[in-house]
Amino acid sequence: MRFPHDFLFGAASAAYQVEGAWNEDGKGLSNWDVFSKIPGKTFEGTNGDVAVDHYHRYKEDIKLMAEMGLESYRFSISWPRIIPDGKGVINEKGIEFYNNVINECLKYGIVPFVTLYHWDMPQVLEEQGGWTNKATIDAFLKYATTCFERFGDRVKHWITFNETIVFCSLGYLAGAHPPGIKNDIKKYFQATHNVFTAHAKVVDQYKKMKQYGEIGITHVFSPAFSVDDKEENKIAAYHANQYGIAWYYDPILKGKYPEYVLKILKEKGYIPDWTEEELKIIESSASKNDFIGLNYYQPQRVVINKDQVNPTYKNREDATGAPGNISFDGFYKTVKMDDKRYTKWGWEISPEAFKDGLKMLKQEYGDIKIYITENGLGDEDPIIDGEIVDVPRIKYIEEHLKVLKDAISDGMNIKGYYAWSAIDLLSWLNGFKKQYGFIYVDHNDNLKRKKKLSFYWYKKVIEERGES
Ligand code: BGP
Repeated sequence: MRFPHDFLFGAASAAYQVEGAWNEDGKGLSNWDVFSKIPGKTFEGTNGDVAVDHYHRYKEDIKLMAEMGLESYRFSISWPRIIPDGKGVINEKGIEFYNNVINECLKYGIVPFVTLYHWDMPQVLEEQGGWTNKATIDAFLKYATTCFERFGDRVKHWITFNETIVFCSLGYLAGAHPPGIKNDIKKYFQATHNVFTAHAKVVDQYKKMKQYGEIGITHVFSPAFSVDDKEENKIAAYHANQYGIAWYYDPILKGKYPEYVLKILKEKGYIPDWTEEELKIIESSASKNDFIGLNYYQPQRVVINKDQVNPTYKNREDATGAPGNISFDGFYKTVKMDDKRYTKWGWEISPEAFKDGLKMLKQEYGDIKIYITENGLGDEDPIIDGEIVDVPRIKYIEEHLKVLKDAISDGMNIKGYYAWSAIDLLSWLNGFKKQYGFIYVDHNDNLKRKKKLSFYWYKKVIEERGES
């Protein structure tokens, strides 16, 4: 079987991780520009000041993507490049840069798939409370509207937010992302609600503007499974899925929060400060979402947590920065299993869990339109005789594409796959050591680009539409 003709083979990136040019052409300071310079916050003090210099080399990079046969490029817009202080004047130089990137993609027939918020927010807004401040919702609406007005004639695929669970949990529970706050559960839930409200308002606005494209949100997809058949562990996995999936997917796809989580939040006093009007817009905009984006890297293996009583953020000890591995309420914990495969960073490799997770999703939310907006292998790529032979990445992507092919032939409405990442880039917490790209960037030789083995392999996959 081949992938259907309208299935998009893509690859992704995010502004802060590739662009660099952090203080050029009128760009405002972002929360990440500030946070990454606090000693000890990032791997060996790496930051996105230069990143892989995509800001100056986008032409070369997009040309390489075209050569690879890429059908779509998912990238994000840096909010502080467009509106430096978050609320006021538009920076025309910023608009010009993204116009260039979009036009360059279109020149080669590459479909631009644009994320509005991939974690870099104007620092001014962060200082005023970031996503816990309701004023940020309106500022975001203004920014999104500007992007629709300026780019919407050519961009027909929009993602509002990337991985709300990650920037909210790492920002307000783990203290590992801006604003670096630890274990503030009230703020965590408040931030998530404000983001859902902002998303709903932006979707509504997009539809009002009648641009006839599509809009959705990207969520972490890290389904939780019990390690065994014990009832208590199954309950723990259910609980984990309620917090990690239902809390995020329900407001978007069902227009309301899950009762199970609401009940606990009520008991513990964590219900966010919300208005009837906000709840109404979340409800009414749900049916206007055109798709949901899933970022799948790994599942969670869950057991009941017997010894922990105090609510606190807890990541799996052996894994670094694994998205979705939160068990801040102490009810469950995620564990490593001896019979599973793991990356060098302790992230489980499991196409099987991807398959089971997609089935769960279909059962719960029906026939929704899905894009896989991220999936890939973080590795230290082997170099042999000057060639980057990233065979493990090829194997990883191949296995996950196979799952998608089966899911599509089972009737799931999956419309595209975006490998993370198009090009090697900055990993938020793991620096440049952890690579994901099809294109290698040599940090010892003026950021020179080089095609990896996976580049040629993905090109062939696209040409043959995944036929095997
Ligand atoms: C996702 C993010 C990406 C990217 C990826 C890999 O959570 O959306 O921006 O960073 O994870 O993560 P890492 O770089 O931590 O390995």
